[in-house]
Amino acid sequence: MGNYFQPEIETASQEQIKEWQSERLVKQVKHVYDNVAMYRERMDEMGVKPEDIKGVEDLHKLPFTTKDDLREQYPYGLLAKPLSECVRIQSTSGTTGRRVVAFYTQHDIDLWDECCARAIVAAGGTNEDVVHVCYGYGLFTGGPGLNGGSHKVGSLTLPMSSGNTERQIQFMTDLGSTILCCTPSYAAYLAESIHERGVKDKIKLKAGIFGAEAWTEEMRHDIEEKLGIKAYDIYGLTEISGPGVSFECSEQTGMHVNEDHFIAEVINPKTGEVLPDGEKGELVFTSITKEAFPLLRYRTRDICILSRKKCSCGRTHVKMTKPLGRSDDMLIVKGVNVFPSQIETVLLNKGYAANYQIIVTRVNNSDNLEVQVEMTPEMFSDSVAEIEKNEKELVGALKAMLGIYADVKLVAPKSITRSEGKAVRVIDKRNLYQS
Ligand code: DLL
Repeated sequence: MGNYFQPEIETASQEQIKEWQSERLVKQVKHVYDNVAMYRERMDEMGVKPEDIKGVEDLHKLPFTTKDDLREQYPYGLLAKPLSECVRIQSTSGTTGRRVVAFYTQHDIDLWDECCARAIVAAGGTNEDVVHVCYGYGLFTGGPGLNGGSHKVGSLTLPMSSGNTERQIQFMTDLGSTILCCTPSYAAYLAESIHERGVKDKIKLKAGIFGAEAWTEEMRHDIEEKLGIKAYDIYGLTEISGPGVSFECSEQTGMHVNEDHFIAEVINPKTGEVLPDGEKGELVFTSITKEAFPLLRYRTRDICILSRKKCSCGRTHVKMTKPLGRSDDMLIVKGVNVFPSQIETVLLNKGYAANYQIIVTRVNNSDNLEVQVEMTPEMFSDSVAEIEKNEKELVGALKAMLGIYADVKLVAPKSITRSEGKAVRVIDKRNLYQS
């Protein structure tokens, strides 16, 4: 059996959960219809009235929401509460021209914190723990989410934010951190750094809560062994709240979705058809308790499988597998969402043809992004200095677009292999997803 933050909710019967979902969905649909023009127009076009939604069984009647909708409605289009009632804005980790921003009322923050508290308690956290948060703080939801969860549990919270490994390890040893919260790649990097410094016996860590990017079972075992901890997965996305949409329990076989706040569906990404539990498809969430930024049937683009098999931890909420891939081409590099189309835009703006390849590797647990770009015949030059100057210019332009460094290699015209079918733009050598 596991430890629960809200036992009566986390172990409620599936009938009870369905009842909560139905009640909350009915209320939420009225709220968005009355307050968000985009949803009102879409529902009117589809001939769906709020009264037609009587419970979860009517969910399929509602329109989907996509990332493009969020970009188009930026910044205030999907806001369902007056700004005077909102207390926080967060944003996705990508830096496309139009960012995705999400708003929160104090009530929204409280519920989000509770979701993260459930994850911390499931990982064994109590008010005796020192929770070391080195997810980024700021617009990214990782730091604020786990920070809020840790406060709810009553743990001593160390708001380290990311970077400065030396200081992370010093605080970890001096202050006796027991639960580590960060991306799995940073956890693996920290584990190596701790080994190199020979300070493993000074570390008191017992568990880690790692997410925001894909990681494999091999990586889990490696981190668990090197740090002598149990490593738990946590999933979430800014659009739906942030970390804590789902979290792993002691069974470590998938993540329980906080179904009293988010209704999960899996659909066929091509047709939109809802798939039964156990089938692989695109994960879709409806937020039924969010006030400021409630989304109906948000298409996450994450490919998953849902399971309602009985869990040995006693929790009854549906479990999702780790994301098994994406239904779009988004990459997460150094924790930042990167779309190949952003890279293409930069290249075309700088006068290059769209002959390029993006190569992502992971060396010493750190991601590297390399972009190989063909020069056009007019640009082709024998001068190394000239080529280096052009490469530097592209590095700068890509940094401005993506927010991260990409290594640029200009190559001779026609030297990137042409494929017969779809162009192979991305070679991700990290093999992060397992099916
Ligand atoms: O990454 C929220 C988060 C912070 C989750 C800290 C967990 C821990 P975004 O920046 O909006 O939000 O990115 C969301 O990241 O659609 C997935 O593709 C990916 N992702 C998040 N958690 C996991 C995970 C945060 N555990 C996008 N495994 C999502 C694999 C994950 N991918």
